[in-house]
Amino acid sequence: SEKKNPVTAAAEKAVEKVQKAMRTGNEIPGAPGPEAVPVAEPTEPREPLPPKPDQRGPDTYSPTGQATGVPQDRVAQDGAYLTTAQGARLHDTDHSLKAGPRGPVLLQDHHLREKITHFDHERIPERVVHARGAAAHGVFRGYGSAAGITKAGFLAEGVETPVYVRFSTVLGSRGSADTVRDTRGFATKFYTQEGVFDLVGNNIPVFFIQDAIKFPDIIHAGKPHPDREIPQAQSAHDTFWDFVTLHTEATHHTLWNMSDRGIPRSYRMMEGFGVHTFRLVNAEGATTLVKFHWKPRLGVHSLVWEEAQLTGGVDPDFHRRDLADAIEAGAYPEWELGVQTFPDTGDHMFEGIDLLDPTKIVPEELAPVRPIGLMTLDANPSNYFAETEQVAFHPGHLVPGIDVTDDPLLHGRLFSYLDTQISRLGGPNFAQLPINRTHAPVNDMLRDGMHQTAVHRGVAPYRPNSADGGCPFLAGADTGAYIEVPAEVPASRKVREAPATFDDHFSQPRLFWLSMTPVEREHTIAAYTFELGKCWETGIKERALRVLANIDPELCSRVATGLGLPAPEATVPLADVAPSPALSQVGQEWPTDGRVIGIVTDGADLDAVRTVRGEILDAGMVPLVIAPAGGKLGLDGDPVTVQRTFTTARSVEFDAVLVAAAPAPAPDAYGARDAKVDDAAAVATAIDPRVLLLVSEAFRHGKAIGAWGNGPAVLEAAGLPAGAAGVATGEPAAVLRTVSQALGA
Ligand code: HDE
Repeated sequence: SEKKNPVTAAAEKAVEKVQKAMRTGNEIPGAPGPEAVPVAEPTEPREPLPPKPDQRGPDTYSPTGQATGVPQDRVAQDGAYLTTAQGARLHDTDHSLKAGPRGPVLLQDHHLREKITHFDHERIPERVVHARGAAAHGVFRGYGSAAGITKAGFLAEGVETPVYVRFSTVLGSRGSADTVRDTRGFATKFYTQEGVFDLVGNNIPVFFIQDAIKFPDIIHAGKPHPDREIPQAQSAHDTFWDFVTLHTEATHHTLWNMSDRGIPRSYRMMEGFGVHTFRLVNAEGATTLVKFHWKPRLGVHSLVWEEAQLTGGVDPDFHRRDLADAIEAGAYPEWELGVQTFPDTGDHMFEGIDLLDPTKIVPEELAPVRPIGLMTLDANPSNYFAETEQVAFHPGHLVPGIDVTDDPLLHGRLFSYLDTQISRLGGPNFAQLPINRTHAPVNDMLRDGMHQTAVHRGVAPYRPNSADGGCPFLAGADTGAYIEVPAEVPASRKVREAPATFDDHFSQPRLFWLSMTPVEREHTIAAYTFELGKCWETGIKERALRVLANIDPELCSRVATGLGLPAPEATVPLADVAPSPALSQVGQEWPTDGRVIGIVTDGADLDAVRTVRGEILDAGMVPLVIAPAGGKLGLDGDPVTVQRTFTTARSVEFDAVLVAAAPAPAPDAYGARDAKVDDAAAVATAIDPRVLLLVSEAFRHGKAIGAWGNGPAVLEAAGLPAGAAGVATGEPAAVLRTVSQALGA
């Protein structure tokens, strides 16, 4: 008979012994004496069995073969020699192995096949929604102010928890532009000591649908048309408007999308919302319903639509770049986490608002947002794929102290996210990927599967067992177990129905509309007019107007005028709702950290440029010097580096523009470089037209503009009305003061 592998033979023998011990009640091999380990399942936790003398797991080596001790998830290309994936050193990676220099390539070339095969499989399926994203590492510090309502350890006072936050657009593919009109994802992974908690939210507090079963419908409607696969990352097309006007529970979310919230200035300047109502539970078991809010320290700011569109072409990576640049520069973005709290009275209603309806908000004036912690993003990812692409969020990743409610949208999500990670990340072991690993000890009984990287010991990945000493044990509430709140389930029948409280689709859109300031309403009217103007079917536009009539007659008639269609009457009584000033982005003072100010100069008056640039930096903002050509200005003294040229600068990159001097005519086209240009007519003919475009665009996009020296002549030549709001001229220091104030508003 065949000779057995000694290791297999020994293992079989050990298993036999265990089986025999279990049958006969004898001692278990490798365990302490018979009296210490009874055959019945042990009742006290104890150390797992030591490895058997005949067993060994592989030693841990880094992916590049460094011995243990090297942080495995961070190393790459850190050795002197290029190798294959198996560690064999290579002497040529540029030529395939061939039968002579002009002969055929040989199949035996393992290096060629390994290199190409690996490359062939470099891509994984992109997320079906939220494919385009950018992320950062950071830390969350609990204030302790939530200690009375939740036992979650990471919310206790002073506790610091590492986080990874991924911001995203929803509709576009991975390569689409950042500044499109869309909802933004705001997903936070808290690596707490009690396990991972994911708060998978958006920058808009409501959702298009009330029941998860409608998610494929809204996404199919928003995604590009299936025949031509256009338009990319846009809602301005027939199928989107077809759906949201037939399915009027989408009205509220759509209005938020059409407001300035749909085109944020920066990920750093967005609010975040958990959307659903969650249930917190404290150490005594008392429960409170909450809605989560992230409040950005820099305030909420948006682009204007033309600016967003231009940016999509000029710098499609605008938001991604902005986030990474700010963190690299040490301007760490911060958000306060806050909760609105509601008594858990069983009916899930608060002031007539159904807390289980994800198309509704609770105005902050009715339930203030109480801050419970601060998040600071302080490090960029090292590798986009390993971290931002492979990070896997799930609203079901909860920790003791945080539980869910019966929001039917949330329940669908609790199923969907695990399912999608399995197809996206190729199997069930994605929790082992470095970015997804919990910082709490893991002791699960999940085994094997694609991409298993753990080498599990022990013989009993099942419960109950005695073979592994009964381990692992189950925890109780006093030993940190996650125990679902035994919330009442309403006695009812099985139905496919929504509650009557979900029926009102228009009062909250009206509330949001009435809460906006006139300028925000203008932007919203323009957004609807643009988006519906891009639709082909008149019937869809007409239906959209009927929806708008139920929000507000002015909104409806202004959009109707823009579309050249009659404005219909409302079909429901207009809701009598009080505006919520907290919903407006306008009217508060905010820090200007990280705001970008362009300084146009031809190098003539460098002293003022140097001073202003220094003051901008001191104020924590970013000065970018824009000159006719690259390199440095004022080489004879203290040179000033040019960061943008008239070729590379475009207005959309700047929050404000300062014109230090009317750039002299370029030498090739207009003669002497030091020619002085003082009056608008001369400037208009002599100046580089790109500077005029820069200034006029910045003005059109409502940006602060300043000028000194002969700079005001540029503003005049660019057609800015004299004394226009947001335009400052005079001495450089005073101009900068006025411009900075405008930026903080
Ligand atoms: Fe998601 N959503 N979603 N969603 N969602 C995904 O999970 C889904 C919803 C949100 O940066 C997917 O890993 C269903 C609401 C964010 O990786 C998928 C429903 C909110 C992200 C999925 C919703 C969100 C996702 C796709 C209706 C705000 C990106 C890839 C019931 C509260 C997370 C993935 C990241 C991603 C399903 C509705 C936020 C398919 C079925 C409401 C921020 O599982």
